[in-house]
Amino acid sequence: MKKLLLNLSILFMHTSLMAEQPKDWQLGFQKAASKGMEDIVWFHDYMLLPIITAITAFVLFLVIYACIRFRASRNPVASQRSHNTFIEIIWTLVPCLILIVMAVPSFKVLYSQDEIPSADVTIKAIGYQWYWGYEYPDENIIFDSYMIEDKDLKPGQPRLLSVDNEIVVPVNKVIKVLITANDVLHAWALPSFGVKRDAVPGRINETWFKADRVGTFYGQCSELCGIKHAFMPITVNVVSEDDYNNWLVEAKEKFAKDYKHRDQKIVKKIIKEDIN
Ligand SMILES: [Cu+2]
Repeated sequence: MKKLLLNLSILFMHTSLMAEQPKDWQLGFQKAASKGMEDIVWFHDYMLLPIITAITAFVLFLVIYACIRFRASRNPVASQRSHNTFIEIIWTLVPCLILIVMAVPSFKVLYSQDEIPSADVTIKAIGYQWYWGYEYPDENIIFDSYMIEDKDLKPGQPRLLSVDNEIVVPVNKVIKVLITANDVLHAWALPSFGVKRDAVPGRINETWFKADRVGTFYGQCSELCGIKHAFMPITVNVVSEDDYNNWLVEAKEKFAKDYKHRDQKIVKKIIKEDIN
């Protein structure tokens, strides 16, 4: 019975993990897990795709029509027409209108990504050759996150996407991510949240997401950063508020950043030296 339950839990874990990562022969986006990504998917599926399809079909029709209607055998004497003011106005105005129609929802999505609501949790992601380092500045937590090698994978852990130390965040909370790099350009990207930002040495970029369901979500470094670029995945574990608080207690022990105490010691030392 115990074994059966274990197998079932592994099976469940596996399918739940499968939902948040790329699938074989996948064509579209990964399933959205945030409002930001839902907006992006809507913009792509109901705005860009229909417009692109219509334009492609129309141009194909024009090409075929011109080939048949204006073929040499049907027009032994070539037309001398060089321009037509009306049609030139039309083919300038219509693309302008299409661009304006596309720009409105596009800017809406862009600004919603850019304007960060007041954050519940702040995470700092630092790109290294070739792994990610994370910090929870408000919680005094710091840790590194390395990819798990094929030979060490446990059942249910996807290859090239699983890491040893996952980021843990609460569900339905605004997570602000500060992104930087320590050596070369990297990019912190998580498709299900619609998040992708360059990690630039000496500069801090920021982005945010609000995961709308519990689960494990996978992303990858998305800026070519060297020979092991493909081996620095990102794993985010979205959990309930209670589970997050439990994790915090554990993480504060396990990943404690001792800077606070060190800084206090340095201050004391400086004051002491100044007095003397
Ligand atoms: Cu990279």
